[in-house]
Amino acid sequence: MKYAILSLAICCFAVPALRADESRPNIIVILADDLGYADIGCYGNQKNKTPVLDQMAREGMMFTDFHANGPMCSPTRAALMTGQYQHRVGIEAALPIDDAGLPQSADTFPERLQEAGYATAIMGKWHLGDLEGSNPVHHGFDEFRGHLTSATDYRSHIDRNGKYDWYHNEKIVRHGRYNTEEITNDSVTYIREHADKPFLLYVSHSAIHFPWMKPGDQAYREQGGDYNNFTKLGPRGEEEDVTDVVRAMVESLDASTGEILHAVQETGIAEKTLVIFTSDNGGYRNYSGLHAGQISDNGVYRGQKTQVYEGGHRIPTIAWWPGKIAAGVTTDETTMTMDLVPTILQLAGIDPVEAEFVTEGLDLRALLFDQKPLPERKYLYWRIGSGAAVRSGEWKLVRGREDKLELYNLQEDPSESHDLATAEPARVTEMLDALKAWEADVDQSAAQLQDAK
Ligand SMILES: [Ca+2]
Repeated sequence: MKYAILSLAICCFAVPALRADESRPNIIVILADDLGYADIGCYGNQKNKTPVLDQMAREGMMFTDFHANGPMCSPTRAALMTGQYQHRVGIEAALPIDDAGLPQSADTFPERLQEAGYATAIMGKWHLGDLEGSNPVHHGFDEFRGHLTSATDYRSHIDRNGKYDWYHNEKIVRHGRYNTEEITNDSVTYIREHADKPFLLYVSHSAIHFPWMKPGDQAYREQGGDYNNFTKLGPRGEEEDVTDVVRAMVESLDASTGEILHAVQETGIAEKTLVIFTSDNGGYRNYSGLHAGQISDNGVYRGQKTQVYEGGHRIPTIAWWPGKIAAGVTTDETTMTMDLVPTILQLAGIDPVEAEFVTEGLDLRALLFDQKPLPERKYLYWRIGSGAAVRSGEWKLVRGREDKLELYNLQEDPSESHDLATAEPARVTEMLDALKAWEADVDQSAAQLQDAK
């Protein structure tokens, strides 16, 4: 009851204030690509130097149990736009080139922010469709500077089909700068130009996704490469150790974040700006047996990108808002990409229920600002092709190929190494039933969407 009175009080006093333009915060979402759980210093990396992100964590909130909605790019990005399980909009795996991507009928949070008067921009990678009409300007962004497909050469901006892929809105623009530097410059410019009004800036990096190229590397074509050969995309041979290249890429993300935070502080908007740093999936430790050395560090977590073990979807996430989010707080609340959506909508003065915006995420404001535990969420789900998983508290059920079931207790066994499926048959049945019910539900949504086309 105490909580009910408290939330009523917040509702009565805070919402009208939030609707006033001057008090609506700016939102900056920095999404790293394929950054593994322990690729940055504050999450345990000993080699990569990430002083900015480490300081951001010391000044803000660090999440230790935050999960990407999917273990690959497009699924998580779809969930970030819609606030729902991505399966509902038919995006379960990485989208190929020449795909319409996110359906036009999908309700996105940037559209809602745009309608509410926010300036909205995405700088960097979209990967939610690359056909005519798929561009982010048709999904709620006033401005887009970046690439539409999954990966480009970081210098030539040629995609995996040999086509140039860098745009300003729907127009091709040519430039020869390294992706991360271009994305950062455009982000900093945007912040400076929009400091006097509420804005949403989605900084959607391509780093550290392959091709593994570091700042200063030359475009592959200049070395006589074949753009159409996917495994050779980028200047490095299949046998080459990419460890140091990946480190330089991680460190360039850190430097980029430094420039963005500096722009926020310099323009005097730090106290009305929420900055979230997160990743779209776990890292690749190894890519199809190519390249020597370790690519990403997923810490103690098993598996990697594309998999539904923790290494595939548990990701580093930091929230920063000086004066609003207490400094140096670490939370182990179980959270997911789609939770950012109702959180951001509420901060923009939009109640998803009142606005009929359907989201399956949890509003994280009370956790972020008052370190209050989240309301109970019985299950969280992942599915990509034949791999699926369901999480309930400390328990995780993994369904692999040929429907093989594995059960882990993440509290005692974060590395998912002791399968308890045989020892806990009742729990397996309960969690599998929940998974199947969820699958039937999301598959029905996807089928309805398909029928409506
Ligand atoms: Ca990714």
